[in-house]
Amino acid sequence: MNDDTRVNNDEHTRTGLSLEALKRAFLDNLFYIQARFPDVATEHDRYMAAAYTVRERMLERWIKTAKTYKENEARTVCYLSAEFLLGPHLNNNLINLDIADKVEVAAKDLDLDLEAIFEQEVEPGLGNGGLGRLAACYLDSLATLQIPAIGYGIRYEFGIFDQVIEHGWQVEKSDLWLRNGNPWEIIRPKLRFSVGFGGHTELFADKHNQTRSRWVPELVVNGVAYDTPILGYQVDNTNLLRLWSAEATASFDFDSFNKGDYYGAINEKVIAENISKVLYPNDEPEAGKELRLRQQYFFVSCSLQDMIRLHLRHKANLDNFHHKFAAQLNDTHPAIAVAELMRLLIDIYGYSWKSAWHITRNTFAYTNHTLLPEALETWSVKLLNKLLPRHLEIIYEINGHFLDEMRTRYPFDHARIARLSIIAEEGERRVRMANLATVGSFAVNGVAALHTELLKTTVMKDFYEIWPDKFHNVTNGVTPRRFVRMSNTGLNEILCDLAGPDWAKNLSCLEVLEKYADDTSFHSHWQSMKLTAKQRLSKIIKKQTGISVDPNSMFDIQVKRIHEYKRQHLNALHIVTLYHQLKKNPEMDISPRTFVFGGKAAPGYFMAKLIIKFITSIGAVINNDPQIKDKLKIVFLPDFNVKHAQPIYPAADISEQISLAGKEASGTGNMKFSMNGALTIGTLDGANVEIRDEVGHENFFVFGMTVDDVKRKLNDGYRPQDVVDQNATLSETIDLINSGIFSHGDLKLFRPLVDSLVYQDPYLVLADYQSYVECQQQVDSAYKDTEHWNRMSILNVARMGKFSSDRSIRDYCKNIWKVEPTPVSL
Ligand code: F58
Repeated sequence: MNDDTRVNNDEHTRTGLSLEALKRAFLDNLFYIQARFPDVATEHDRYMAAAYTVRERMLERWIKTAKTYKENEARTVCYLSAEFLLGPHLNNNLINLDIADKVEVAAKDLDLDLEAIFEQEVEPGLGNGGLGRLAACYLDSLATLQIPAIGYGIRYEFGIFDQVIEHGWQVEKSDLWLRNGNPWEIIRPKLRFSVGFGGHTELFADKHNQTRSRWVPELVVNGVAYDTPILGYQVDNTNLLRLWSAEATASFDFDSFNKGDYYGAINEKVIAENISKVLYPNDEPEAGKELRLRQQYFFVSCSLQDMIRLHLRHKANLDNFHHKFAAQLNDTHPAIAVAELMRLLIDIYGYSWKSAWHITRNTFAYTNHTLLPEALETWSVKLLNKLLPRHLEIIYEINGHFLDEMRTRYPFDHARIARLSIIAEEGERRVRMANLATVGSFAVNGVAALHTELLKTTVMKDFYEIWPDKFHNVTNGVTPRRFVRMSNTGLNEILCDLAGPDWAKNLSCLEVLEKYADDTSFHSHWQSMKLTAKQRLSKIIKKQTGISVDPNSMFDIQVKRIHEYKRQHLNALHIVTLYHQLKKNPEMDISPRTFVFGGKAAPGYFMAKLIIKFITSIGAVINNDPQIKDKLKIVFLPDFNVKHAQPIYPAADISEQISLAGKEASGTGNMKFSMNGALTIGTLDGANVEIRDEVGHENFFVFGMTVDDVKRKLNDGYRPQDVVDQNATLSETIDLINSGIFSHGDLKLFRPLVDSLVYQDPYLVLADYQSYVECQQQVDSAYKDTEHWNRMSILNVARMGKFSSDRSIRDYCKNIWKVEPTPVSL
């Protein structure tokens, strides 16, 4: 749309923001898109009509943004991520468009139940957890900060599974998020790229009589673009999330078809379309996941081809590709991009190795999200050779050049060379994707200060010694729009009053709250805001689980993926200890507590699933024990996802961030809780360290071993059995579990869990147990002093400004991407 035809009329049905225009648009869409009269429309029809009404208003901004970026030839950030865990769009877009209040009035006028309409939206669960959600927060901040950016990923037909709890166990159901249509995406049927797989390479002489290699793939698949607009908060910039869906190049292999082999004919179609079928849950080992490697290469290849297309719209060649784009690799999942860009430059666009390498390693930057050795991705040389033979050649050549340089630098240091090598030679030869990403990037970053230090001193030590300036820290952040402004109406009202309506754009202005930390009349506002959020969550708990909880009890919450390193079982052990103490001494004076858990276990992760069963089982006993008199309640909220998370953070008094020090790269749930006024009980791990420094040590409950303590303990030979032997409370707690009281007398059910703790304890749960229990006692007494608690809670919110994802994105722009805002206005 060019400027003279652009409609900028407040009353226009498709673009206007007046109350009347919004109402008219809704009714029009109900009729013309959903084909319904208001009388017979379902709630879902109303949701669709509302979604289209909002989307129309975004389109104008989106098109203007594309035009502005194109004209300015703006440097663009491409965020390459196998996961984007966006959460519901509708309410978020209302907020970013700044029409949430107006839409509330419109809904009243039209007699619509807005909450019920929001409830209809099935979230796109295109991610596992923190890493995918971080990508979504970053998209929100990139648009808000007016940074030209494209998110590139995969349009999985099935996202992360839905979790239901049956007899206390997790059961997985497939996620049918597309079943009722997705009003937020726009398919671009003409925007498709071919992606090859398999086959072989062959040598040939080019026109300069140089010997070159070329790839002859066996299978070619198409990637089709599906675009979703990402609107910034209170700005017109609307960026693009482009997800690729796989399609067969032809729906029939006519040859087979003509021979009567119908199933053979559609086989290729099935193989091709399987590529974007389902998101991998973060199961244990990577080995043998051929389809996952196909997914990674598929989306990376489509994305790079698309970037090249965009670049060549303006430029005659790709010499300055790296000036136009900064491509961020969200973990190693897209790291094959290093080899793919080299292939495209050399094989397709005729660049020399040297020039191609210069462009490539100035294009990519790599973010590491984990130190867990089992999570560092490697692919077997055999599999790569089968699926991507040309890429394997390129990787070998990159490695050859790199190791030659290193041998000159470290002559005879064979051990070091072996560690640096992109190819691991122990056992079956494997490609280390983190090494490939590091060698092929201009920047590498960790996601919290502690994590970055550990990267530099442990897994990436050798690389850090070679390129100290390549390493950066960018502490994660979360978007305050979704996680406070939208999820916590009460707190939003307070903040708008005190800090002005723009607080969510400039989170450091939360500091104004400091002045009210000791103001007791303000405390009562604060407390009633918290109570309202707890009442709301209590209703959800009742509806989802049938359990009645008291909103006046302390809400102690741990929601995140279930993993042994995150130590949900440490939390559960503490609950069993409290139960045991209360049974022995029913008059014990404790602050009544509601323990809330939520999170999915990877379907193949037995111990994580047993932890869920353990939590639900202790809940079933304790919640129904009349002697406990509601002093303890345990709830496991099923199907923790972005949508279900939103009412949880505002309702927490205590946030559990209890991973073993050194294992949680950053954590982002910790930030969401604290921003909503929860106090943290946590270890010195990930971003907890920085949160504690910001909010004040006196406003944070810290416990447990530090990274150094852990190292020492393991060096000294840790024996969990000794801990049990020396700690009567712990030993009684374990005896109680072993008695079968939580398993209807079944002595075998929780054996694997108890045995793993007592005989192995890989995440030092028992070693931190005593410190945790004592810290929980401090929490208990602190909660009794309401005034002091309120003060701590207020100060937590006041001092969380640093953890806005806007700050993280500013750090990336300044230190890594070197990119400036390009404001867009209608
Ligand atoms: C998470 N990683 C980190 N991985 O565990 C967390 O500390 C950090 O805050 C967050 O990234 C953002 O930096 C994470 O969520 C995954 O979900 C992978 C998905 C693909 C399979 C392996 C796990």
